[in-house]
Amino acid sequence: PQAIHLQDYRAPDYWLDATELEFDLHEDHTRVDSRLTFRRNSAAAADAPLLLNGQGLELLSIHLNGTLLDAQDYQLDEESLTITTVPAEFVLEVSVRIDPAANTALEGLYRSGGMYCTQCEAEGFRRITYYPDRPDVMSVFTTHINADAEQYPVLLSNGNKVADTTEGGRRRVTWHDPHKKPAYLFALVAGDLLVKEDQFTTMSGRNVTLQIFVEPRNIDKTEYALDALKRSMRWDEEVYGREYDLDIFMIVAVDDFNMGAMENKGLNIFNSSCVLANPATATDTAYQRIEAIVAHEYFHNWSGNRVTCRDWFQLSLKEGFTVFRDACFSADMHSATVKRIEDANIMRTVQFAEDSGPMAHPVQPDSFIEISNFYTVTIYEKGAEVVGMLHKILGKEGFRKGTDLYFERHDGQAVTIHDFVQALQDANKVDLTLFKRWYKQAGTPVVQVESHYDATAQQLHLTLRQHCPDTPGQSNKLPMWIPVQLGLIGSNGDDLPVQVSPANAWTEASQVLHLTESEQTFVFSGLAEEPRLSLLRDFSAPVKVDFEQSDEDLLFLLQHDSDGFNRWDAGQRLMLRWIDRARAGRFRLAAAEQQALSALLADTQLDPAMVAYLLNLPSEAYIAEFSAVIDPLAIHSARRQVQQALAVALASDFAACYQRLHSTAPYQPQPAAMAARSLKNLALSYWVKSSAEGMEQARRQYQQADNMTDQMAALVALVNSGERVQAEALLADFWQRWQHDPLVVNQWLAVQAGSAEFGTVEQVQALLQHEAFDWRNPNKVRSVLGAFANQSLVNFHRADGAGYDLLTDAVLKLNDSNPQIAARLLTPLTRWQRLVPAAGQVMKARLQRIKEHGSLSKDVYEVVSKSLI
Ligand code: B3K
Ligand code: ZN
Repeated sequence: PQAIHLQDYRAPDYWLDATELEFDLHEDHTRVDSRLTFRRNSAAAADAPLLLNGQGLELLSIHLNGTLLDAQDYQLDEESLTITTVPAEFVLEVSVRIDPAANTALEGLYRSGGMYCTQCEAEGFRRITYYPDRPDVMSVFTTHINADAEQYPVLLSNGNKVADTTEGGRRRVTWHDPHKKPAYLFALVAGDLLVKEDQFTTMSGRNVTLQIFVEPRNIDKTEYALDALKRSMRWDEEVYGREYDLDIFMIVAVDDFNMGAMENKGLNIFNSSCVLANPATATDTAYQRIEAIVAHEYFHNWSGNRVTCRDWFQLSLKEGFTVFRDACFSADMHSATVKRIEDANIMRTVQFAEDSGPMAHPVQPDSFIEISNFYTVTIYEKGAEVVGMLHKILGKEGFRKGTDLYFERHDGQAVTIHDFVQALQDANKVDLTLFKRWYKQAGTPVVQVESHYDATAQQLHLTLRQHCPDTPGQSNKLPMWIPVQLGLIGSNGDDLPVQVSPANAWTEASQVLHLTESEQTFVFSGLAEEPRLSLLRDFSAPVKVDFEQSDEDLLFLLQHDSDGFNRWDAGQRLMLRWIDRARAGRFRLAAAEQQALSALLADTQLDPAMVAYLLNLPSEAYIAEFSAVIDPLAIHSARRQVQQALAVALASDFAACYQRLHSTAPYQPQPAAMAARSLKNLALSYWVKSSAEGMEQARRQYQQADNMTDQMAALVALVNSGERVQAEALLADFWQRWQHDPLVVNQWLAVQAGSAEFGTVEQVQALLQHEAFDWRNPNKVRSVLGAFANQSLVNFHRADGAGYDLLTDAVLKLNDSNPQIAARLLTPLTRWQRLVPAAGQVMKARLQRIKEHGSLSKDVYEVVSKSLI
């Protein structure tokens, strides 16, 4: 397979003004007839051939301006159709036959359960018909769908429905989308679905019909997503001035889906796990994920659809910006501090790991073999962090001026990341040239901190140095523009006023110090006492900070920092030290530490969701990322030891906290109630580890809960308590109760496969044989194999390599049926260079085994070959 390079980008030779599609759906095949109205790009040569993409299609016929072409008029290969000679303006009609029922890759048109649906981003449309399948070719779509009237009463596509007739038992529905769009935003759905409907009045007073389509058994799970959709629509009007632009907005839930959801124009398609919820079956975490993804897909209507990407190297243009938008939405709906903690957690555990591995790439990559492999935490989450830094640098109003200009200037266009930054720059008259390095340079910068207090001069000298490690294909990186949000804290815990020189390095409004060179010294004056430094508040940049602070300082910040994020961060840094000491066999919780944690648990003024995070030990994956060499088994046992010590030392505090927050009021998916449950269940998870009373309470909570949050938390607490017999009984009971509900069964699978106790290689093999498992369903694969390889680290990294073998076999199996999922599953095996050498070599041998396998998909080939360099 060949790599594609950003520098080779060329505008298309032909524009496509109109696309008319006719789908004829039959049980054993689908026929697709297209009518495409082309016009030569004035910049193209007069003899430029027409190049269309196509994959896995059976070509039936081609007509050019009404004349049937024969084989010498075109060239056909596995991936394309080239028509040698075409006039400046012409209509091309192409007929193909496809087989959606045999489509297990879940790209293009496929069957999921009893319905048909599509997934076209990034390059799925070429599996539907021959087409210029690139985002800079935008066209107006008219879509006719023909199907059996009884079996498929619901026939949907983008835009507005303009015709609907039935004849001889077959129905024909026509949809027209007035907005020009690239093919990746095309969607089609056919099925026997029920709809839940609502209305939304936009800021200019237009009425929009909102619809969620689901299989009949799920109709009682649509309310929350609909509510989240209305809140998203209002929020985008208020915060960005963006109004919805069609008369109808549809969401469809499907069970078999490779990703979370897809922002097709006017017809979002969702993985059912990311849209369906009711109190009995969905946890608070699931509710919040649904809210965030509904918002994300809706926000794409402007950041992605109205203004789209010129090419796939610009993917973060829409994804980074849209993740930033949905993060701000979630922060506004719940707690901004907690959202920031969650996002930093993902950056530090998953994105930093990507940056230090063989697949490291910039937010704007230079090349790829398979674009599906680049829907990554770097493109999405780091991309969002980069937009967040622009927001900090420009301030709220400056940023809004910039996005207004961006949307106005580029509405209806396919543009680049450069165009986005340029709009922010032009609207604010600031030079962002240096800042753009964030898009081009891969890797996680490290900021080294040195501080010195001069009591006589009442000054603090702060020296910051930055460097960014080499990544594949990139070395000797240039300094980045790093906004370091900071506070100076006095001995009473209050923030001290900041007076800094050079003064132009400081932005008062956002409390940000601008580090733009590889080394800079800043002098803070007017400090009668030596302040404590609170650095990188609010996780103001996606960097690592290397700063020696004493245990006492960290404990002080945990208790007093006015920045909630840094309270958490100080606590995590302290806990990492405890885990280190436990590894060396000398961990003891100091009295002051115990008192501080105890006081946090009892503090009713604090947001309980934040307290839950403050008391939560860093995950094994987080600890791994903060280790120079990763020894998963040592991390696991040291973390356990600290967890057990906290459970015992704070036993009565956890019990009291639990009792205080335990409520018998009916479940509500509301922010305050969710926050209370999160702390209550955190307390329970510790409580079960110290006493029979805690165990008893967990069992009671499991039995009596009226909602999945409490039921699942109790189950997880018991599964991880070490009381094997009891846990087994509850797992069996849970299966009996919930085997009819696939989304709940997924949670049941993940709890087992992801646990140290129940996620052993043998038990995971048994789960793969269980009637609940299905290789064709990505959610099931993620629940078992994803949970195993990413959470049950002690079993995955078993010394004899049996965990790696399990994953290797799964990757090879999925390589043939669903390459996207196979490549994604492979990620943990790419980290062999970070592991202790013995484990690393055992892992590397599995990558070699994959590489030697006969026919690898592009997806798997790219990940494996880059990982073995
Ligand atoms: N844009 C889609 C991603 C589709 C990925 C396909 N391989 C979801 C999203 O980011 O909103
Ligand atoms: Zn997106």
